[in-house]
Amino acid sequence: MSMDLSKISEILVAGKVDELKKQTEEAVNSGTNAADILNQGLLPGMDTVGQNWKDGDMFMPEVLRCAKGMSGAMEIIRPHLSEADMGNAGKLVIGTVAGDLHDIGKDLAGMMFEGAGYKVINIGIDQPNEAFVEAVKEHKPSVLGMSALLTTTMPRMGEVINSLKEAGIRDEVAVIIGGAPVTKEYAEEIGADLYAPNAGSAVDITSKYLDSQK
Ligand code: B1M
Repeated sequence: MSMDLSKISEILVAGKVDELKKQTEEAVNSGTNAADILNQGLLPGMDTVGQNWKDGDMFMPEVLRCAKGMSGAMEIIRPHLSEADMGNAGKLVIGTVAGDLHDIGKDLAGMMFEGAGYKVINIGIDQPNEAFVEAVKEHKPSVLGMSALLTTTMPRMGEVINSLKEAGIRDEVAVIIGGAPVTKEYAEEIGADLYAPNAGSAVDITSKYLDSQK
């Protein structure tokens, strides 16, 4: 038996974290295909959240709540998804650079990518330059995302890009950077492919870029 998945979208957009978990569990238990729950329930919900945010109809605490709901629901359906169901849009490795402990924006960006169908490997905060390079080697993502919230840690992003060049893998991955002090000009200066001022636009900017490279 399958259920009306638009209800899942609505609950996600309403930010009802516990209710979303309950309904997602019910959907799984009633035999609804996990990929359908993702593609017809959760992803359209996150699309709406992203759009509402861009339009200024939703504010950060609400978006974070919806993203938390999305994460909780993903935990429930992830064991039921095949590799093929995940990451159709691409694969993203994301982390906060060395010396930097800020993770809220980075996690939000990661969740927005996950919400848009990317397979996301979040390597965490305070990650040494080599950890980014190793993660690119190991996971072979289409996109590497770096976040920095301190002017003192921003230079790590350029260093990672240089290390990717030295490792001969710079051309294998699109690099997007973000964080409050980061600018488009800075991204150009250090040779990043992309810059996003916020987590919602990061997904759009990246997807358009990846499409243009096909
Ligand atoms: Co810190 N902190 N902090 N802090 N902190 C800032 C960043 C600061 C601007 C505050 C200030 O002085 N006004 C300032 C930096 C100044 C500077 O360098 N320019 C600062 C400082 C100085 C510090 C400490 C040095 C303070 C101290 O100890 N003396 C210290 C450093 C610790 C360290 O990292 N080594 C420190 C510590 C902390 C806390 C641990 C207390 C805490 C972090 C908790 C956590 O992350 N778990 C914290 C917080 C919360 C902040 C502020 C208040 C809020 C940051 C935040 O989460 N914003 C911040 C002030 C501010 O930004 N107004 C501040 C919400 C979040 C959703 O926004 O992260 O900008 P943001 O992400 C946005 C975009 O930037 C973008 O999308 C997000 C959503 O749209 N984005 C990306 C982010 N990453 C992206 C990646 C992408 C794309 C988009 O692609 C990959």
